[in-house]
Amino acid sequence: MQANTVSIDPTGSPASIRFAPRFNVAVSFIDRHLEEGRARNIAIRTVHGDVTYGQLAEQVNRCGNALRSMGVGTGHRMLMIVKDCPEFFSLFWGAIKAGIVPVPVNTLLRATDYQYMIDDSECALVAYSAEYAPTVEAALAGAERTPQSVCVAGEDTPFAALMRSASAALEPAPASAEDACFWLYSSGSTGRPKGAVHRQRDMVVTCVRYAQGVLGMTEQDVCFSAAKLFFAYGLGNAMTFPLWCGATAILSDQRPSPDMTFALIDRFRPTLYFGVPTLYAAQLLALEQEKEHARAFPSLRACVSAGEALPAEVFRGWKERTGLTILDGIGSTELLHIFISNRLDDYQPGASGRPVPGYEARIVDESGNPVTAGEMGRLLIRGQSGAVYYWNNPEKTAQTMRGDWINTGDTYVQDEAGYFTYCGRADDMLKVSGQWVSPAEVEGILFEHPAVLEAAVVGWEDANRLLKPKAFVVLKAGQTASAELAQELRLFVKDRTLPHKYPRWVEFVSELPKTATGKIQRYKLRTPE
Ligand code: 3UK
Repeated sequence: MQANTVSIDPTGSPASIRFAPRFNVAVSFIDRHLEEGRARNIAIRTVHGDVTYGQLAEQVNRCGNALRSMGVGTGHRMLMIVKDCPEFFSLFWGAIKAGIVPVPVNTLLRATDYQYMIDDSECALVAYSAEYAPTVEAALAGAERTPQSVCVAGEDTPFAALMRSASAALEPAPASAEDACFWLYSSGSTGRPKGAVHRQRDMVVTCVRYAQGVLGMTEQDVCFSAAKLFFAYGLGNAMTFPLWCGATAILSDQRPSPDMTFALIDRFRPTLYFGVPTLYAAQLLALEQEKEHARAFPSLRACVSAGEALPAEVFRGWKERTGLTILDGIGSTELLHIFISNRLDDYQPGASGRPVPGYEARIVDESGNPVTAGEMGRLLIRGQSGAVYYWNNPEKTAQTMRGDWINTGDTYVQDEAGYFTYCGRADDMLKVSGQWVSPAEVEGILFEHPAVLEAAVVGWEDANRLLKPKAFVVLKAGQTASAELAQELRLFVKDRTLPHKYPRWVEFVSELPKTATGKIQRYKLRTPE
């Protein structure tokens, strides 16, 4: 096979995607479009202007050369704290083409989180958008390691000058499909985030299996993702999927809200929209308040939801008010994108759907034996896009990557017809607005408040049947429970961590349910069925 090419056998058997022995994936996603005549097609649209495939390919080369000229070498990590903008694309692909490993991370974190990631990843470079400069500087000041750092936004930065003076030609660094390519950090119930190491091949697999196989994506599609690029979900929706298909991505650095999404859909006419359940619920509320109580989005052919389970009520409400079908699908950072999904011609509201072709799903009991239809158990997945290990973390790797099966940590049930339905996490982790919340982290913050003796945080259903954190709090002797104190505790958490994590409700109790060994039994506090 010719270097840097992929051959796909449309029969869809797991082994049917084959990679050339010499394979740098940047060529498939970027340079291939020039050979295939798409240089003038639009790759990216933003409110500031468009970027063609030709311009993107040139920026990728200049960026790869600029990074190399800074001494960032093969296999070195580059932490990316970058907002959704065209520079995200040139950095990510420029790095990969130059043999550097990009590590895009959540742009909403605090300095101490970045400090941890700088030290854990042993990165050679931190690339960041101007808005995050103060946080990045604080993180660098506190970190043990001293990587280089570079601000990547704007025309008049030193990095922009470096890119302009760099060559517009770049040979792809030698690599193979099985080599480490990029990392994504994923959070867990205990301990620090874990860097999931993905291979060169993994993005290709998700594009062929899910974007083309399930969504039927083509060059004609225009993709708009409310989930940002630093989430694996957004990275696929708004970058790898459209780039693989030669389609168009819409990017915005604005915070997603009903107004923001409706305005961008009107302006850029996407064909595919990717959201999360909480945002669909907020959009529905906004539509209910409009005069017509409904709205047509004529450009859209499908909507996608992931990150947490989409309640059947939200699915039905959206269909009623927009006429559109939301395809719920479950994905994970470890598998990179969606592996069980509904289809436009085969869906069941309230369920995650059936396995995406190329992925195998198995539900097992505590001893690892498959359960029968209708029984709950742990969901394991086998597919070709799975992360190979967590950086620096053999214990978590052993718990999650079991041979070629990945333990999702989710409890699922499969019905007789083959549909999979989410039943909850096997650990205490919550998904709130599609993002992780570790109860232990929120409890730890509450514990810092002088009035709090103990706290337990669990998921509690809101009016849309979506989980939000609720705190059960035991006060210290002499403290009095009141609505004011409850509000103070909510704000206390909100000020100290990401906004989606604060407890929407605080209930004062005299004691918490515990095991004989003193471990909090959070499951006893969850929303009663
Ligand atoms: C939960 C869902 C029920 C589930 C993701 C699409 O969410 C993504 O990745 P994360 O690593 O979280 C993975 C966990 O989130 N989950 C995700 N989607 C659903 N639960 N129904 C769903 N539809 O607990 C899973 O283990 O943040 C989603 C694509 C790529 C992704 N990384």
